[in-house]
Amino acid sequence: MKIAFIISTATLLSTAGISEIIQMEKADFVAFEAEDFSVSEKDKNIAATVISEWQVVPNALAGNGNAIKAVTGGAPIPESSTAYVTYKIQFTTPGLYTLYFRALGATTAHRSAFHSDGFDVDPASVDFKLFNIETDKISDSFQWLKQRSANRFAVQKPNQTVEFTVKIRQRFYQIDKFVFSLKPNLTGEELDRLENSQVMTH
Ligand SMILES: [Ca+2]
Repeated sequence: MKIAFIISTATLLSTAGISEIIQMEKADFVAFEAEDFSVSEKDKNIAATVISEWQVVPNALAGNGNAIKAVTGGAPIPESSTAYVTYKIQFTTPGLYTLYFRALGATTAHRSAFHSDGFDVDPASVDFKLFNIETDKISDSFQWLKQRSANRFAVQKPNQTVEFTVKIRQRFYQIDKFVFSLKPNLTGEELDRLENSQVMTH
């Protein structure tokens, strides 16, 4: 799936399917690559948007050698932007999860995007929050950061599949990986040690 995404635009359109990230039984986290977003048949117009605005790019510093990169933007785009990617995640463990992300923003003009402020948020809504790299942490390298929104991500019951959505804000922002964890204060080293969850594609 990941390889298919980077071969070409045409390959992405013809082979894109639904990727579902599956939490391991009794685990307290899910970890997944940003490039494992889901593109459904009904969202082919969105796929076109993804291709033109969020691109999967090779990056030797990134997990699995790839990240997603905002190739449009520049001026801040409002929360109503339609340039988004969605992740389907099946949780086995209910609870309140904290979002971590491994991102790269090389300048102050290229350091932020929006995430849905919770699971199963309508992408057309404005219920999105900024996630960015603080000015004093601008760097050419990826780094682990934590959500700024006070709202945690609620999973109400076992074996629930939810959607998580990320919108473009600033051009050239790159995201490598995401982690949702029941632990609210993981360090970068602890996050690096988490193995990716299983990804099912269909
Ligand atoms: Ca990655």
